[in-house]
Amino acid sequence: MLLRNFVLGAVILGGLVGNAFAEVEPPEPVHPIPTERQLAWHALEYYGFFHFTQNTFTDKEWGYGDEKPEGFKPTACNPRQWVEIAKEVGMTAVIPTCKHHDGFCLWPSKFTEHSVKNSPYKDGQGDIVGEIAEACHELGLKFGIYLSPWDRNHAEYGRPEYIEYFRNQLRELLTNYGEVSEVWFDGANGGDGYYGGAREERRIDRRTYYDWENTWAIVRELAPNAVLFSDVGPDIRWVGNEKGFAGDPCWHTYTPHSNEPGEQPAPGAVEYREGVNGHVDGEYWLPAEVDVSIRPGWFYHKDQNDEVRSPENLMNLYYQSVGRGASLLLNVPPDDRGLIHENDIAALRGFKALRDAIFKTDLALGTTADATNVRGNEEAFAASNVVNGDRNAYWATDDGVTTGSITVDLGKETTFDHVVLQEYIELGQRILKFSVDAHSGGEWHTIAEGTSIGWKRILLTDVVTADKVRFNVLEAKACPTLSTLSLYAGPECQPQ
Ligand code: FUL
Repeated sequence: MLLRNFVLGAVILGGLVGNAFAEVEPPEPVHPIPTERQLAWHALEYYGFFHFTQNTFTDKEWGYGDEKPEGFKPTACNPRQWVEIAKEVGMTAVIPTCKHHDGFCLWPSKFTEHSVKNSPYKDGQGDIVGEIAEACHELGLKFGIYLSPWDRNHAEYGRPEYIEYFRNQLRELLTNYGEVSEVWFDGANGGDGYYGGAREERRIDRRTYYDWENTWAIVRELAPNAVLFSDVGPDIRWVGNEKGFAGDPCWHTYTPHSNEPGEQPAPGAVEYREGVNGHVDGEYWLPAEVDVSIRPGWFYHKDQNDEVRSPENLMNLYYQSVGRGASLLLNVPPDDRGLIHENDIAALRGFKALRDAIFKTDLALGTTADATNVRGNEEAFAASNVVNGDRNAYWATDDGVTTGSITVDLGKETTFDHVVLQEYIELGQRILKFSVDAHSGGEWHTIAEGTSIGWKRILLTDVVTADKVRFNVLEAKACPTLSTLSLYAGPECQPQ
């Protein structure tokens, strides 16, 4: 919804007195811009992945597809516990591996016998996807699905019949489990496998086999609010590594390029390394999702119980993902009991405690701010919008004014070491280069510089004590917007 602003102006011309409306429109968007579903996804920021299947019991990362359903035998499985932990530690959504590459289904799909329905879990009456979905809907978390396009169990994989099967499963998941917020399609596709006993290598044409346009259309039809993730989007892109970092810069805009000249890009067939930075002039709004595991493996392995990331390590991942405008999809693999392991819980809680301690008090909130230029000199676009705690209110300059500064007067000496910035991305990612200065000891010092901001940028600075902070737009695609400037004091700022 566009905000309109009407100014009643008095026009006095040679004795003629009249009233006229001067209209201050919001800036024109700089395309591409996010869709509603992408905007909702940006706000999720931090959510969980649950890798769980036969691999949990066979101690593998990629099951071959010949695992027997009898082997799926968690002893104390409680998917609700997974969701409760996710909620407790501040995750906003979860995505379980409904089906990983081994083809085993965590829900009793009516299209295969290779599922929980033939396993010892709840004597074949269990539905792990259903239990997760129900807990999510009840506890207020978003629910996403990972459905592996590659299926090393299915006899018809590589042939048209499998596509029908895959789509049937997609429909099943999108129809029976309530609202789905994200659909996660992996790029790993084709290779050797069991394939109904054939035990052979099956290669597919990654560009054509899945007929992605029509597969994605099923998601649009059945889950219109869900974002689609893959190497090429169309809503969310892979960041191009599984190590837990987005680049600096990390532009929301991106043009997937094929890894073979002259061909169309497709999941598993892109120059995926470009995902880490995106493209400043990218053709599509295709923001990055950073997927990474809390352990060395994606699945639970007992011998990795002592290799769970520490809270500090997770905090670092957070800065490198959410802090650069991407989202953090953190994998927490349930163990062979079917529970989130104690060590993982301890790490997640420690990570939450660190975030809570740092981001408890926004030291800029409710202070005053001025700018070198305010769009139409209008309150609606005033600099104070960046410190009013409302992301929907933003500072903007007049058309054609692509540089400028906001000075926040903190009113007193304030110590901090985090600066958080947000653009009003509804109008596109506009700022190309910025700096932040602090006024301390009567002088201005530059404390941070950067390029991409977008949905969110968290900048770590030295410990600074200042009475004013200045945000400078040094270069922008068009008149810039900024909706948030927050300051936080990390533990280093506390008097020793
Ligand atoms: C990869 C898969 O091959 C891994 O097993 C895991 O699921 C990861 C998230 O995506 O491409």
